[in-house]
Amino acid sequence: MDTKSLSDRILNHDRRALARGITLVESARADHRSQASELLARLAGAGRQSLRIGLSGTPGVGKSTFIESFGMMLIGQGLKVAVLAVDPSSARSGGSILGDKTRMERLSREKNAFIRPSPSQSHLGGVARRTREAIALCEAAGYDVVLIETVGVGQSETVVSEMSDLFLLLLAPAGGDELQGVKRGIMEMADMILVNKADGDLKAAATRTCADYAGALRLLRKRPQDPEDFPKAMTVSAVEQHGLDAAWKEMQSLVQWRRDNGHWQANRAAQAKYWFDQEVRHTLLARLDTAKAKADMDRLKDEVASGRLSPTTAAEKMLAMLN
Ligand SMILES: Nc1nc2c(ncn2[C@@H]2O[C@H](COP(=O)(O)OP(=O)(O)OP(=O)(O)O)[C@@H](O)[C@H]2O)c(=O)[nH]1
Ligand SMILES: [Mg+2]
Repeated sequence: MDTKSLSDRILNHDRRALARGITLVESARADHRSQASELLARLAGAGRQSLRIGLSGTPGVGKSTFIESFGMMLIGQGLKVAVLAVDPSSARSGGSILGDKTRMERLSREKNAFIRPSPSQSHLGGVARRTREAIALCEAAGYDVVLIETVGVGQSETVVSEMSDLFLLLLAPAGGDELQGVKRGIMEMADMILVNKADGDLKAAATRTCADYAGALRLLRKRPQDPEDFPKAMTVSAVEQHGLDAAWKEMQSLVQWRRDNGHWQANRAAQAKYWFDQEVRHTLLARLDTAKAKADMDRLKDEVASGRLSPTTAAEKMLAMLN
């Protein structure tokens, strides 16, 4: 299919076309890459924006269950919901949220929902680009909310927060000392902390944990993009569907405040600049990965080792050859 008709169908809210578009942006083939660029350029003109919500949490905290319940609630309010995943670790069995579709059984049957398993990919740069492009396709296809899920491993929270309008951290109820387990850098990215599993026997622990995190959030440096009472911590139960509505109201009021105060657009602009920068860096590094570049590097390394060339001169020669 040519990119013109594919983009028309995506703009027409066609889910199968959207899935095809995402497959195209995920492909590493050179001809697919150029088609993908063409497609993205066509769709950018539509100027549609979703609310992009990043969601991170350790394995088993209840991300999939939360997305199912939260997504169903949004759909009940007449919204269209897309779910994407960033999963750089192929350590995960199957390496995708495909298996999670069983945990998102109701959501995956909804015609106003679109769930896309993450491609099992190795390096974060590639995953980041594909996910950003998939988000752009979902926005063009008219999704009101795009949820981007990631398991908290290393850098993936940063990647997701840099492509989200809101970043949620899902935590489990825990004993007091577990507070130390959440890295400060990750706390600093969060717009809201949701302590899940606030039900049954875990309810009291969840309430305590929530108070602990609320206290910890107050100690962090104030961010310009936050109104007085943010970031905030709340308890939810994804299984019993408690607190989801309250959390959604808080998200909406935060978004409204950011829109009214220019932070929404400023954040998107800063993210676009960030990704441009990242893309240039990744592409330059990729040029070192070709067979010719590796051979040139090896040859110049020998010259540096023998003292015939200084490291600086050799680097200049190498860089000139990359152009
Ligand atoms: N009691 C209680 N259990 C929950 C809740 N949400 C999730 N669980 C349970 O926690 C377990 C893990 O839930 P998942 O939704 O698969 O968690 P996840 O974060 O997606 O896990 P990974 O995909 O492995 O990273 C399941 O047994 C769920 O039933 C909740 O609100 N309350
Ligand atoms: Mg899951």
